[in-house]
Amino acid sequence: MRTQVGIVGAGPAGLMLSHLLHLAGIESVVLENRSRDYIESRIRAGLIEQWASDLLVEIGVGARMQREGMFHNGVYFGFGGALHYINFRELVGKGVTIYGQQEVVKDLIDRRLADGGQILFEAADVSVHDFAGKSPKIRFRHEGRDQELSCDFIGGCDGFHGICRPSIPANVLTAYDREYPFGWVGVLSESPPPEDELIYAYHDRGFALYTMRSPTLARLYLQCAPDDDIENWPDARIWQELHARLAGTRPLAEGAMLQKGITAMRSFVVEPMQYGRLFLAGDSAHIQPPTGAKGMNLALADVMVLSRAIAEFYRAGRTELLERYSATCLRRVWRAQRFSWWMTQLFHLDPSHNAFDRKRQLAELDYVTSSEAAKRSLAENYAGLPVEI
Ligand code: FAS
Ligand code: PHB
Repeated sequence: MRTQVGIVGAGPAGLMLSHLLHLAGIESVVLENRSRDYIESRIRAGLIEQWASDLLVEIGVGARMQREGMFHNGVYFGFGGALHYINFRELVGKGVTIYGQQEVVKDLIDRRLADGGQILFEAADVSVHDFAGKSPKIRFRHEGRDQELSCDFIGGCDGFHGICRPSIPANVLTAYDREYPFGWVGVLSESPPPEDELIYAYHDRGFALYTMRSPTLARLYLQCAPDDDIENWPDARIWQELHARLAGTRPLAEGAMLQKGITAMRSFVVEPMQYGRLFLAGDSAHIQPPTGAKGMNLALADVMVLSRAIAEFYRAGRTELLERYSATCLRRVWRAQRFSWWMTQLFHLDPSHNAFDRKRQLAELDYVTSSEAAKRSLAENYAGLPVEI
């Protein structure tokens, strides 16, 4: 097989890259080792920054998001028994959209297939080769046959546990890593969320986040121990903690739990994000705690930069944008890493903290919810910094 761009991974990064390249008249093939059903039902992120929702609409995959998504003007910070509203619309003229990541994935798959795009699901034993040269290859097994895809570029969009990053010689890459002494229990509940917009709650029993997927489907998160087991979290205990950490600021309706799991917290960045003709994008190059809701948005920003650089190569034979790909993305990545770390340290109880630290956290929460300058900085980072190409 031959194509212009071989893409490993059909998450938000891989699918968006394939679609943006298609709009630029560039062919690609996406190789995904899971089934279509599996990736369309995998619950992950749910918050889309303003520029990203604008882009989804602009490139023709935003219609269902506009119908079914929820548009929020701000968020609530809960502490000291009260909720404090931060109005992004007033502060920076932007909002955010709540629309499940798996819905974005479904919309992109539908559109790629409708446009005649090639997505090979359940492609096994995917491996990447010869990307230090000008003719990279991807080998894989599909429908019981060993196959090889020749291409000009490889999009390494296979997530944190994929094969692309580890395929780059270790001496080329530098990894920056931070683990956190807590995790999140996440549940999807058939119940209305406590507020029509998100609540980030600071509480001396630990952090809690009250978000949603629809007016009748709540997505709820609780700080837990880093290596905790979901067996330790029967539904009754989850509801008890969610009520407690809301501290009576809003009533919380209960409902059937449709899904629950535990997510570990880690900040990780690898530099550079490219080697030869292999370009890493999204979680394959960087992950951060979801406290800043940056995961999917960073993946989309990376491939916006990569697709423009590849398009310039085919249009004008120019390689500058390709050469600058890492530097361009990493500036945004580190800003998002800083914001995600900052939101995480602001709201979570850290076992190494003492009474001084908790007072300091409360003082910082008081400051960021009362100072115009601090609120604007928060709003600017949360609603999404402009994407530099
Ligand atoms: P993805 O991981 O989404 O996609 C990579 C794709 O590559 C997957 O489909 C995978 O099956 C495929 N793949 C992997 N190895 C392969 C191989 N060897 N061959 C072929 N295909 C391969 N972010 C938030 O902002 N809010 C959240 O609440 C949130 N919750 C999350 C919960 C979890 C459990 C996880 C893991 C992440 C969460 N994130 C959240 C972050 C998440 O949104 C990611 O940032 C986002 O999925 C990144 O998109 P991609 O880079 O496309 O990677
Ligand atoms: C979500 O809706 O899943 C979500 C929203 C904001 C976050 C994390 C997760 O910070």
